[in-house]
Amino acid sequence: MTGQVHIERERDVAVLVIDNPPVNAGSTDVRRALMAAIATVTADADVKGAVLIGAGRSFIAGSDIREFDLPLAPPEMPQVIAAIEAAAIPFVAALHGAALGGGYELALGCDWRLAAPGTVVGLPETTLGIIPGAGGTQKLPRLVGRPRAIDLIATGARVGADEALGLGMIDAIATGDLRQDAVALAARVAGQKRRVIDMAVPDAPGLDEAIARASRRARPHVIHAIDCVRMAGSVAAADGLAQERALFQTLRIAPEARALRHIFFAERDAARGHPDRAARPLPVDRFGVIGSGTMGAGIATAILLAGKPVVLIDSDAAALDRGLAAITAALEEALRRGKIDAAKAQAARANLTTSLDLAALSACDLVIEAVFEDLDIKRDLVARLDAILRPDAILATNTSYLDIDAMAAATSHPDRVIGMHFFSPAHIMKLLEIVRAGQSSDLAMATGFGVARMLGKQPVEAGNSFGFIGNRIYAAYRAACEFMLEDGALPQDIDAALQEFGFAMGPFAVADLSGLDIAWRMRRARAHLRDPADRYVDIPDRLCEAGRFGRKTGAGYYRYEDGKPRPDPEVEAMILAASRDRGIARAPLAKGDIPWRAMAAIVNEAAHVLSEGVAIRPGDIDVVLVNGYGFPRWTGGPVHWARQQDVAALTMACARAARMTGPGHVPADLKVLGITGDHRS
Ligand code: T1G
Repeated sequence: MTGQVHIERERDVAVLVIDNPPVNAGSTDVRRALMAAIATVTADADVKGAVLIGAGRSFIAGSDIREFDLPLAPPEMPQVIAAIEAAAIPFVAALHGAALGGGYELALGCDWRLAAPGTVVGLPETTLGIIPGAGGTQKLPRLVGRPRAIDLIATGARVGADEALGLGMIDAIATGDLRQDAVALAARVAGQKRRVIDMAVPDAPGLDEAIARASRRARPHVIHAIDCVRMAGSVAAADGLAQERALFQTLRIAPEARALRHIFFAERDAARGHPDRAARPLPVDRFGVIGSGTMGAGIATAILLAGKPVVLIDSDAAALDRGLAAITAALEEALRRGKIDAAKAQAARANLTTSLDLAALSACDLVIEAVFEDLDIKRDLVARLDAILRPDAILATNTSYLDIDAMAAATSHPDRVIGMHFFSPAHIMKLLEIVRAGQSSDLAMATGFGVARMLGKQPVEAGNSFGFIGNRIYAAYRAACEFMLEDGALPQDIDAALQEFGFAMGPFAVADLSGLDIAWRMRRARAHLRDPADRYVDIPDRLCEAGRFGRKTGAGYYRYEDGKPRPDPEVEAMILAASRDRGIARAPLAKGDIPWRAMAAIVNEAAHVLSEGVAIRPGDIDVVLVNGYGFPRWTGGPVHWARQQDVAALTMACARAARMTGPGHVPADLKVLGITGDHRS
């Protein structure tokens, strides 16, 4: 059974306990069991009221999204809700954990909503490419007004109990035992019905502003959600519910919803790490961070925001002061944005210790080094830590491309060395690559994943190969875009085409933002490793030699005036000269060719990354690109996108991408990504 409902009696109140671990997803079995239980209790003349409550850690966290690719079996959630509303007795929803989507809609079908402290409620369907399909767009406006309902549904916001009470999304917060409070409430309101669907939609100011806010760069399904909320109260309730349900059914099986379900489950699969790893994570309560630069300060902030103490080390007092200032500013910003309250901000600040002496790390359970990206510096540090850290302490390196095996060779405990590759800003970006070096123990890797969960990060396991998963694939993507510069396109053409594809920013705008000099330094450090037969575009070098490092110098691929990027004739002249020096006869690229060539490079490299075991699942690659590189989430990620394409055309494009890079680059076997043409998933 994937879900049951137990009926328990508390005098003349019936308690319906929903039991479908782990999150009480509203599966077909749960809906069937609910219908039967509702029929039973409403047929019993001795029952004067009913309580719906979840077993385990949550109310119904949402409809079972694993069922959405199939025809939904009856009874569907709206039928269950209608049975509650048709009942003569009052129903009280007793919420704890999460009551989201269909779970919160079930609660909206009840007459009262009571929540335990710490509960989250909301309608996050738009984050899955659909809209609330069981009355949410018609009932939420009746409680909070249309503007607020549009904000909540368009963003899929999860609302804490206190805020939900203030908005009217719940009626009360339990002061004692949730179940007992709910039973007492049901007994008190015996004989009363209070259907949300019968309420009028209250007038509320700010509708046009809310519509404009929610519509900006909105995906089509969000516009549908907005339209449904606007309809609430202005058409007959039954018509509003029917139109919402029809739209939901259409959107549920559309490509975008399938893609978002794919990435939802891929993120959870990735967070499990290697499927064969049995080790349990070590408890980590005391952290150390070495290096108080941008990354070190960001990592320390992430740990402080998770409520844990950090010892922050730097060898330079001025750098340590700058790191401290950056952390203080980040905590103040988190407070200003309401991410934390004043007490938590104060506790976080009190949890920070700084020192110039590595010996201050001696009690730490896990230390993350984020010193200058130089292998000799890191190896020397790792060797010195041997005499300081506990033998069971985990040592993680935040390096983004240096060889972790070379670092591990400098310690007598190589088993404790792993990579934890954060993405800047480290206290905001969710992606965290947990890198398995040659001698990393299962215990160290499991602990890295445990820390990632504790920090609220999205962990993905990577092998210790140059660029791990994300930077390696992104390097292939950027190279393909640089080839297009030489072949005939300009930065603004490529950035515009890839933004239209869905990237948050085009590659050249990104390069200007992160600084061209960083990659320039790495290219020069690794020049001796480059295969001379590989195609090499020197346009970025020409920009750097001209002192154009991007936004921070006011010029890079673009010229920046009042902070806005502008195409620069000087850059166009450099590009034309570069093409001429290469003997390339420039020709304009067809608009569709730009994303196609960029995606082929990504897919080809992704297949190599998987074939080499650097990534352990195809979905992990989607998780990395979506969570760390601005890849459009509503496509499901590059692998899911590739599975929807014509296999022959994609295979040819990948072969061309490989050929264009150089004789040492071969077309990958796309079948490893599940790209076989047999199915479109
Ligand atoms: N359906 C199926 N499985 C789900 C699920 C769901 N809605 N939510 C979670 N799971 C699985 C998840 O895959 C994982 O499985 C396990 O539960 C623990 O999840 C009609 C149409 C509730 C806040 O969007 O936000 O209702 O990996 O690792 O971090 O209008 O899960 O163990 O095999 O995330 O404690 C709307 C989605 C659905 C809520 C708990 N509901 N879930 O977080 O655990 S659409 C949602 C979450 C809908 C109606 C519409 C989170 C959580 P496994 P987890 P967590």
